Amino acid sequence: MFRAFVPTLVPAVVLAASTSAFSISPAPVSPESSGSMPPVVASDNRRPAGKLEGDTLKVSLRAGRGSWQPEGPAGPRLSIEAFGEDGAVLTVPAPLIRAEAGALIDVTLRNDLDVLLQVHGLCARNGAACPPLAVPPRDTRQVQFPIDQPGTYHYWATTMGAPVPFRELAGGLVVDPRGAIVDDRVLVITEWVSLTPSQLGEVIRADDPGKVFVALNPRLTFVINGLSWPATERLTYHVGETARWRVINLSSQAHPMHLHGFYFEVDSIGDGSRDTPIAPADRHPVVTHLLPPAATMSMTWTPERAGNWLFHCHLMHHVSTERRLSRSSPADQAHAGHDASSGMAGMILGVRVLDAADAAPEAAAPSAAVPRRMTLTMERRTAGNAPGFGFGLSGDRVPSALASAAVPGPPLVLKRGEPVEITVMNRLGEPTAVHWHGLELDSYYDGVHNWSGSERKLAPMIEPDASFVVRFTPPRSGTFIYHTHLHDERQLPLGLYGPMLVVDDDQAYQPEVDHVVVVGQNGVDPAAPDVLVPATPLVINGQTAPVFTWKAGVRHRVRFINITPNSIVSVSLQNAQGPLTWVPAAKDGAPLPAGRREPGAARQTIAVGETYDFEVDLPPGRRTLWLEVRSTAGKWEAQGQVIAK
Ligand SMILES: [Cu+2]
Repeated sequence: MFRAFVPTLVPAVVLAASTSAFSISPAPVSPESSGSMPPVVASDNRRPAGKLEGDTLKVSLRAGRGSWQPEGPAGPRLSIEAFGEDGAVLTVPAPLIRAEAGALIDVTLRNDLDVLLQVHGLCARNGAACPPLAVPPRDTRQVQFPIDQPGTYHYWATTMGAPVPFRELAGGLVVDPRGAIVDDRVLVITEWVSLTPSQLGEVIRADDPGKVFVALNPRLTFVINGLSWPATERLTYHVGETARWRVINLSSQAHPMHLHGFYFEVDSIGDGSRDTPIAPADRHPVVTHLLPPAATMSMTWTPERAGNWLFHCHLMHHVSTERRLSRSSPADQAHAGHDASSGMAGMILGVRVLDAADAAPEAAAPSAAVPRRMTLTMERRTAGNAPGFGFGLSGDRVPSALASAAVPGPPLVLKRGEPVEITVMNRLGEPTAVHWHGLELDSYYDGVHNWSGSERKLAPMIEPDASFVVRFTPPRSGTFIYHTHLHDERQLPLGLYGPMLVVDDDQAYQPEVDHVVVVGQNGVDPAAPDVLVPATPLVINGQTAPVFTWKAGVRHRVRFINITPNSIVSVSLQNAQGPLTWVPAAKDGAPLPAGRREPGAARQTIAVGETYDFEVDLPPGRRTLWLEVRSTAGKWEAQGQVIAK
């Protein structure tokens, strides 16, 4: 019944709105003295716990309290509850339980804490209920269960009666196919909350735990395998190697996980109790996948270009330096903007891809073909009384109407296979960086300042009144995004985002039947431009209530982009009777396989950093349709009127 409380969608606007209902102020970072405690170390999940005796995996675990440094040796120490193997150090995440299908898992669990421990997930995955195992303080329990279904699962415990995986008593449970050679990585997401135990108790005892956990979001800091960027591991691969990751969300919040520079395929999705393989014919390439609380995925990708890349949550809340636990000086903060390692935080993994000879990668040599040249100028917008940023575009085959700064930025309509050279001009009066989201391009141009590229040549931040020339050749047609990658909650809602369309022939592109719907957030709260909680509305193409005119009696393509800072949204296209019928065509710029192109109700959840293309046939005759964006099942947040005629 606990699961029922947990919203699978975590709309940030609601987070913001509901936060004030709970008058909880954050506790100091280190609420308890942890100096003399035993250390809790980060685990990279490379070594399974326990010992195999015949077909039985024997694991001895203990729950205890220790001192954890999620931001690395220089960061603060937090006193936390964690699991460790008996006789070994405590770890975050908890020790990985991993065995082949057919094994019997035998867990002995000692509770060294002074409170009752409720442990979830130590059961067979056979569809039967899995009641929590209660381990009284200073006591030991033993449990045995068979594992038959290969997949990615998890176990977690709580001392507070938390209804969802929450904090660090949580780890992976992986069942390998019998006889398979294991060559993967297990990435476990957990969270820390800066509240005292008594404040937390108050939260847990509240009437609606689901709502409260959502309200908690602004107090949470997220880690991957026990560490926060830049302390997180750098995963290293060679060009052409296959990367297989199992990602396990043992936190109370949903995370849209985004990979830079490459597509990945999701091979299975699960909720901890069940893991469902996706049939090969139904798999498709994506650059972002949403992981609800307690969800798992296994994913595969192949690094094709050398350089430095990122895998991260696309919610600004979850990668913002505002969530950093270290207290930094104003000087540090000023510096932070210029150093990728300190300009972001939280659930970010760095991926280094080496070319086959281990040589440092070079930015690609300019193509022999003459590139199409454009200038993308980032400017302050002065229209209206709200401050804002925008993009203007000029250059080869660009209509002059796109030259003045707009939000979202003008559609960048590129031709597949044609080299482009885009000069990004910064007229903002502050530094910035631009990321080409979803595009398969060279690392140097990927837009993460001081990280993209290679150690030999790192991409610079674009300083005020400076420019940066980006060169790439888009390899496939689809819907993509360009946006600021200065991970701060100002530049995105101030307007530094725009749609990027790659088409087979830009001259044949028909905006009358090919529509871009960009969901963003309009402006920051002028009273508190640097505060994490946004108080401003969602917008469609920059407006809360735009009016579109679409041609009746023909087929349209609708390209949705969610590039809000923090809002997982639901979009729909409907008339007075309900949603229309549409056909999914592409996700994240890649066409969907035939099995995923079934006509269905025109309604779709879109997480931040995802794009979706749909095809919809409008019947002849005049009618009015509604294009709605909701952040919850409740009222629409932005509503476009579509007049078909
Ligand atoms: Cu996240």
